[in-house]
Amino acid sequence: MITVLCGGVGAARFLRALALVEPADAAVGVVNTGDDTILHGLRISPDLDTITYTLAAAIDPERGWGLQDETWRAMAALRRYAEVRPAGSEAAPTWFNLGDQDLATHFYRTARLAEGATLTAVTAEISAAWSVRQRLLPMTDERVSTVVTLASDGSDVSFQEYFVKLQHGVPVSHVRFDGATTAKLTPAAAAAITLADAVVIAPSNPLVSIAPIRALHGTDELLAGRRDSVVAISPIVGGLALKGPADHMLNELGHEPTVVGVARLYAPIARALVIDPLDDHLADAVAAEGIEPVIVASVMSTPEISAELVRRTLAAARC
Ligand code: FO1
Repeated sequence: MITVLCGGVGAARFLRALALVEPADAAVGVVNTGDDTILHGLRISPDLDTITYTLAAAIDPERGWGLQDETWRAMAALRRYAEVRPAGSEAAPTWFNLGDQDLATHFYRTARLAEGATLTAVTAEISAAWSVRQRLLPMTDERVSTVVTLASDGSDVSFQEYFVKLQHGVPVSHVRFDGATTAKLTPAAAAAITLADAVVIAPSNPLVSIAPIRALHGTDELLAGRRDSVVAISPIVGGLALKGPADHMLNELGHEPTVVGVARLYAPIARALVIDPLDDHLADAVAAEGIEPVIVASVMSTPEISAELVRRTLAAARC
């Protein structure tokens, strides 16, 4: 069993690549739910859905989220009501785009949770509906919400307001995970970390995708307890994030926005950090952080490059 700590797009692509090398049903994703949000009264789990849709080969390849061949008629119809919405009302939000087919996922998840099902159970049902053979586990069945404090005025916004409404284009001064001090890693997720032959930290944002998983009581202890078979993949290549705000968030939150900054964050829980050849001049600085640099092409632009990244990552976790 190979357990992968997951955020969104980068993790989804790594899990897809993993299936090129290992049987799909040997892979387990422990997925961040700090991005989850409630809009239109619907429970939305973007990282779980991005991974599910990617592994189902149904993801929209340009957006990296939501479904391919999507239509947006429900969103367009909502605009009529956004016109008449009283000031201060949260009804008919049109800033977060929900495609017509994507809505079905949120309808189903919302209804099942309202019946008392756990997010773990509902996620398994959604995976089955998409014939996804990898086991996808939410990090917790309780509500954990990533809250971003804006550097401009100290105001707090939800992760999705920061990421989508503000296009992650504004400096942040703090990130916190409401609920993480009491929420528990699910027993399934804890077992997936403990019993795996290898644990991979996917190339996701260390501060808002992997950090919420680590903020849950016990996660870091479980990982540190098997650090020799934990390998992280840097989401920073050549000083830039491949997708999303990881590079400028690292900087804004006081970390070095390079593979060295990532190494410092992961050294306590991972034996090795996979870095791209573009960053090989920083390999010694990474090693100085107490984590072994493994230099492998990390931009998963072709199946061959992706499969080699998987093979080298697993080799680093098993030696
Ligand atoms: N990302 C956007 O940039 N704009 C959107 O309108 C948007 C809608 C959306 C709907 C469902 C979903 O599962 C993901 C969606 N995302 C959107 C991506 C979302 O913000 C993710 O949290 C990010 O990809 C970061 O993980």
